[in-house]
Amino acid sequence: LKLEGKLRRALEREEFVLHYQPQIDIRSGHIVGMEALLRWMPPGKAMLPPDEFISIAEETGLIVPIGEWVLRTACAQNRAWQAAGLPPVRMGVNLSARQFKQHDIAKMVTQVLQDTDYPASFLALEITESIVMENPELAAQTLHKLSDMGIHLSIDDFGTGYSSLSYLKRFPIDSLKIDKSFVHDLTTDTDDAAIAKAVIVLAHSMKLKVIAEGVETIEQLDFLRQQECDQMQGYYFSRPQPADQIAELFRSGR
Ligand code: G
Ligand code: G
Ligand code: NA
Ligand code: MN
Repeated sequence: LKLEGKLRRALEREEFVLHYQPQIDIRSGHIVGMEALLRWMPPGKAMLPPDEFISIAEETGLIVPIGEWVLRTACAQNRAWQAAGLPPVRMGVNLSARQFKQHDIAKMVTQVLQDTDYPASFLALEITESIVMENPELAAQTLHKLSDMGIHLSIDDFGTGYSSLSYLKRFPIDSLKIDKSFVHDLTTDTDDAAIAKAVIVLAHSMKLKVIAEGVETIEQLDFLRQQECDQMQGYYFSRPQPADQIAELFRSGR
C-alpha cells in the first residue's frame, strides 16, 4: 500500500494522536497556551513525526480531513481539561496551506467549535508567512472572517519566509512566533540575537504578542526575558507530550 492509502486508512482506524506542548508566559511563569502537534502511531510500529507524512497529506488533499480531525480533537481535549478544573489555556492548532485555501475553512472551523461547544477565544490558529503571502488578498478575507469569530491568529516560523510588513500590519494578526532557528544560537550568534531583538521590537510596535519557539536553555530564556518577549515554548519547559502527561504537568503546579 502506498503512503497515501496508509494515511487514508490511518484516519479511518484512528491511528493519529495529538501531543501537546505548553506555552509559558515569561513574566508570570504560568502555562497560558498549548500547541497541538500531530503524530501517527501505526500499530506495532514506531511513532511517526509529521515531517514524514504531512507533505504527502498536503499533496493528496488528505490534510483536509486530517486537519479537521486535529482541530476537533484539540478542542475536545481542551474542553475536557477545563471541565476537569485545569486552568483555562488557549489551544494552538497548525493550519497547512491547502487547508487555509479551502473556500469554506471558516465554515469548517465554526462547525467544529459548535460541535465541541468550544469558545473561539480559546483557539489560536497558526499559519506561516508563506501561506499568507502566496495570495495576500484572499488571505486577508479569510483572516478577517476567522478573527471576527474571535479566534486568535498567529504567524508561525516568523522570519523564515518573506513577509511584507505592510500586509502584516493590515491583517488581523494577534501574535508572531519567532522561529526556533533564530532561538537556537541566540546566545552565541550575534546575527540571530539581532534578529530576535528586532522581531520583538517590531511585533510590540504593531501591538502583537511574541512567542519564542524552541527555547532549550536558561540562557536563551534570560535573553528573551531581557528583551521582553511575551511567551516561550520549548524543551526547556516541556517537550510535546501526550494529553495525560500534560494533565500531570498542570497538577504538579508547573
Ligand atoms: O513536533 P513537530 O515534529 O511536531 O512538528 C513538525 C512540523 O509539523 C511543524 O512544522 C508543525 O507545524 C507541523 N505540524 C504538526 N502538527 C500539525 C498539524 O496538525 N497540522 C499541520 N498542518 N501541520 C502540523
Ligand atoms: O513548525 P512548528 O513551529 O509548528 O513546529 C514546532 C516544531 O518544533 C515541532 O516539531 C516541535 O516538536 C519542535 N520543537 C518544540 N520545542 C522544541 C525545542 O525546544 N527544540 C527543538 N529543536 N525543537 C522543538
Ligand atoms: Na506551529
Ligand atoms: Mn513554528
